[in-house]
Amino acid sequence: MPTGGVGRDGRSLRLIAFARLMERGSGITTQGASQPQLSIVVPAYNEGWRLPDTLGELFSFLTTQSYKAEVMVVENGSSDDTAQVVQRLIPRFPGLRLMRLQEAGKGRAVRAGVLDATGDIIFLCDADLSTPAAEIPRFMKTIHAGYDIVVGSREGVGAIRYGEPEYRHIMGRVFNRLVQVLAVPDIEDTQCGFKAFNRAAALALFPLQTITGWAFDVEILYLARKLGYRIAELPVEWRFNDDTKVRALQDTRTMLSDIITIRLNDLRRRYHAPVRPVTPHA
Ligand SMILES: Nc1nc2c(ncn2[C@@H]2O[C@H](COP(=O)(O)OP(=O)(O)O)[C@@H](O)[C@H]2O)c(=O)[nH]1
Ligand SMILES: [Mg+2]
Repeated sequence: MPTGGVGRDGRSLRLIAFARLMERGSGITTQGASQPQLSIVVPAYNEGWRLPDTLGELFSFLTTQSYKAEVMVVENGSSDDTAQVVQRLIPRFPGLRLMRLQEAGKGRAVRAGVLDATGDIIFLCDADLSTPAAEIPRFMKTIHAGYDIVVGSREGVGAIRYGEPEYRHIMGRVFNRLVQVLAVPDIEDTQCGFKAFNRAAALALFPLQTITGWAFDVEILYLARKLGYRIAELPVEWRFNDDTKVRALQDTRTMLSDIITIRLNDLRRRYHAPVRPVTPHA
C-alpha cells in the first residue's frame, strides 16, 4: 500500500486529485495489442560493463510477467562502449531499444526516453538496478489503484539501504530537507531512481521539464504537485554502488541552483501549459 497520497495543501489537493481521477478513469489508456503496457527508461552513462548483467536480470524478470514491455536505454555523453553493448544485446532481448543523444545529463536522457516511450505505465530505473526489478509489480499495482506517480523511497518504514556510506546518506538528507522547504514538501526522497508514471501524467509533465541534470526529479515532482497529480511514495530496497556518477560537492551545488531555477521558472510562468496537452496514442 502507498505510504500516502501527498499533496501541497492536504485535503483540497486530494479533492482535486480525486476529481481528476474521476474525470479520466484510472489514468491508464487502452491501447492496441502492439503497444507495450510497460516502458522502462534506463538512463545510462558509462555503464557498458554493467548493462549485460542488469539488462539480463531485468529481462529475466519481465519474461515471468504477463504484460508486454519495452526497455529503453538512453545513453548520452558516455566515453565507453555503452551504446555498442546495448546494440549487441538487442537481438537477445526483444523489446530492448537504444536511444542516443549528444549532450550529457541524466535529466536530458530521461526526458527524451519518457517522451519516446509507448507504454501505459512508464518506469524510470537506474542502470545499476539498485532497486530490484521484483519491485515493479507493486508500483504498477499502485498506479492501477489510481495514483498518477509512484516514487520509490529510500526513507521510511520498510525501506532498506545497503552499503551506503554515511556521508552520502547525510548529504541526501540535507538535500531532501532543502527540497522540502524550497520546492516539494512531504516527499521524503525525491532522488531515488525508481519511479513509475501513468502515461497521461508523464506526457503532461515531461514536456515542461527544463532541468537536464540530477535535479530533474525535483522539477517533475514540483510540476506534478502544481498540476494536482496524485503521488504515492513507496519504501524500497536500494543498494548503493560505489562507482556512483554523483560528484558530491560539484553536483550538490548544481542541484541547489537548479532548485532555485525551478522556483524562478514558476515565477516567470514557464510552467503555465495546458494541464492535459497530449493525447496518448492519437
Ligand atoms: N544517460 C545518462 N545517464 C546518466 C547520466 N548521469 C548519470 N546517469 C545514470 O543515472 C543513473 C544513476 O546514477 P548513479 O551513478 O547510479 O547514481 P546514484 O545511484 O545516486 O549514486 C545511472 O543509470 C547512470 O548511468 C547522464 O549524463 N546521462
Ligand atoms: Mg546508483
